[in-house]
Amino acid sequence: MAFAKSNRLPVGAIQCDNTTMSLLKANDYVAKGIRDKMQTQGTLLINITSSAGSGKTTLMQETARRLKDHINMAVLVGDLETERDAIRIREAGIPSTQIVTNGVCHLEAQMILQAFDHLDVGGLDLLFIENVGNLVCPAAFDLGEDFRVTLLASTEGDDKPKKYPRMFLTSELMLISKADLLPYVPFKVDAAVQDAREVNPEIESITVSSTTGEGMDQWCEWLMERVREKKAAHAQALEMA
Ligand SMILES: Nc1nc2c(ncn2[C@@H]2O[C@H](COP(=O)(O)OP(=O)(O)OP(=O)(O)O)[C@@H](O)[C@H]2O)c(=O)[nH]1
Ligand SMILES: [Mg+2]
Repeated sequence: MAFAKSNRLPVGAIQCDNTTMSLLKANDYVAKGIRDKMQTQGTLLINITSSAGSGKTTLMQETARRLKDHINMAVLVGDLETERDAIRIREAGIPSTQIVTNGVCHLEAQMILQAFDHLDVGGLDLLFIENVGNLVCPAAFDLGEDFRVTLLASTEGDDKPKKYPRMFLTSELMLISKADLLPYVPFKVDAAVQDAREVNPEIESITVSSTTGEGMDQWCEWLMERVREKKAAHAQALEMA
């Protein structure tokens, strides 16, 4: 199957009914407001997605430990229940607010907007959104992010980019996580990267382990470069205003 990046839908996909389309249009409207706000204040917004348990929160903790003394950063984290992830992230030394979705399987832009009442996002260089863990529903909802980063854990199997193409089609970066377990599981990094690129030829890939630190420097450099780009664009916009 071919995939078209322009409308973020696989070619030939069945269209949603009118109610669903209205919901997505309303979401896109709010997402645009969030994107404009982040642009105005020069904050990089990154939406972190993956299956449940792929290592998103652990990555947030390890990234915070490496970058918190260099930039202002925070995390909004979505889960169906409990505040556990936000507590873990705060223990790593950065602000974090939990969004409890009460059973909803994804975050929507309106939830992010409401969370801004509980987390001071002014002055942030980098705001992460840790989405609810699944590779299906979160793919359809724009949260106003600059970049979508999807984790694929070595324990999940290398066949996921073709089975859940929309998530990989709409992501700029794939992090192959839990790299320390690669010697013990039947996961071929090359096969996963090839499949992801057949879905989305522009997707970048970094292999990381939050446990051993493998790939963390490359991931943090990728982030810092995006932060610098966002700051430069912000400064240029101010000059032109
Ligand atoms: N071996 C190994 N285990 C990891 C790594 N990263 C996370 N884990 C473990 O994987 C499990 C799930 O990690 P989390 O960070 O909670 O995963 P998550 O994606 O945030 O999970 P949800 O929020 O529930 O979707 C935990 O037991 C972590 O300790 C890693 O790099 N290597
Ligand atoms: Mg988590």
